[in-house]
Amino acid sequence: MSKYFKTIPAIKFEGSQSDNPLSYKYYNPDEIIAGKTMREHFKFGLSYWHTLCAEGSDMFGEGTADKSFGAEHSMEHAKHKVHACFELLDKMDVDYFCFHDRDIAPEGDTLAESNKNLDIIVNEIEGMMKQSGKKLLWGTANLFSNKRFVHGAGTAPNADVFAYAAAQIKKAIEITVRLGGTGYTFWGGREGYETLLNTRMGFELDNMARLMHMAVEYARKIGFEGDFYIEPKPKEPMKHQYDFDAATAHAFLQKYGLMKDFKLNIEANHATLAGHTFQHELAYARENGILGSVDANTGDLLLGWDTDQFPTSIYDAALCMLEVLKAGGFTTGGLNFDAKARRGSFDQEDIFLSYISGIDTFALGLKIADRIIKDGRIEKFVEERYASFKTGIGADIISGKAGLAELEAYALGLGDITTNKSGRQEYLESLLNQIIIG
Ligand code: XUL
Ligand code: CO
Repeated sequence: MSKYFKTIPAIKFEGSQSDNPLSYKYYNPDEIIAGKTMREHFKFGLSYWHTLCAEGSDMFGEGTADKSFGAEHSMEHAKHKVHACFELLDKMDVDYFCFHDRDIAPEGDTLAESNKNLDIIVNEIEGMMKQSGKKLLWGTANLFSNKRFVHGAGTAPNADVFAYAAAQIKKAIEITVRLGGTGYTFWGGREGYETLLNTRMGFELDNMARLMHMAVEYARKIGFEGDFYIEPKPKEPMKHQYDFDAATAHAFLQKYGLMKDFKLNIEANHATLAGHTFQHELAYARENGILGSVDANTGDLLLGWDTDQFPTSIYDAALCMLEVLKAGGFTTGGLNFDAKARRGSFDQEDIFLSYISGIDTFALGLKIADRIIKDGRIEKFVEERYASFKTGIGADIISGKAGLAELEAYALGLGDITTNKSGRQEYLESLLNQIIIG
């Protein structure tokens, strides 16, 4: 199958000594790490929007990469994109993909026509999935590009827009179910506000929850057994987005009774935009049982917007995979590269080179995370750091035996506290380096 990327061979594992740029140096799909193959751990996903659609345009300039795939009018183009997608998945040995409704088929003049376009392309995708064994990780609806969503979709002040968004979600869920997707994502790019002077925040959040409940009810009725995800992001395009970060999304899910059906899709670049590390967001989700899936990428700390670069930091990847391993691995979710080659990297080859770079980074990350766990020194240190809650007054706090009065009586007898111990941050950081380098 070599039609669109004729000069690129299948990408194989060649090991760390290979000088072939078009090979995996660290990602060996069949290698067993922590009891599972690398392939099973990651469930790597390709982002349809970046990989098949984005041509590198930015606010100041036009696209630089040709993603026409030799096609002229839009439905023909959409079909070519499907076939190009499956050639990429095959050549890169990536098993999953993710898409928005509007990535795969063009919007028509009416909603009915858009839905018809989707049906045609979904037939095509379904056929290719059967042939290739490739799978859908999650689907979603694009409720942010069209100008009708200027003031939001589920949080719009206009009931017609809410209805339109609901209709789009209904169709996107039907497609996700038909293609066997294990997740359905809500990313609320326009769900937020530009100014509170014109915004009823509480009303908008109630409406967002109404829409999510409708989605759950409908999806379960038509047989969706996967997870819904909220993908937190604090801003961009809106000044303030309601799903600001993992903790905010968690509070929303709890308040509106959505915890049973929803988890989070944590994206690295969104974490840093929220002023958190990627690890912070993952750890928060894991600690609260809502780590669903990951959008792997990285931002540029000097720029401060959502650059969606392919991840190359083995530190970040290792700490991400440590959280994933601690959570017991992905169930419905996986690791989707919500990332694109830079505008200056416009050759077809750059698509492959950027995925290789991201995939190898995470392969290294997984190996390091496994070593951190096997080494055990960091975990032992943390265990000992909290040891005072195992016996004596600490155990009484945990068991509920001690209240304020008992603790006051205890504290009165303490005098100066002399039991604090160093946090040993620098020791732990160098220990991490030692484990990384081996
Ligand atoms: C935007 C973003 C989206 C979601 C899906 O920042 O991450 O592409 O992943 O809508
Ligand atoms: Co994303």
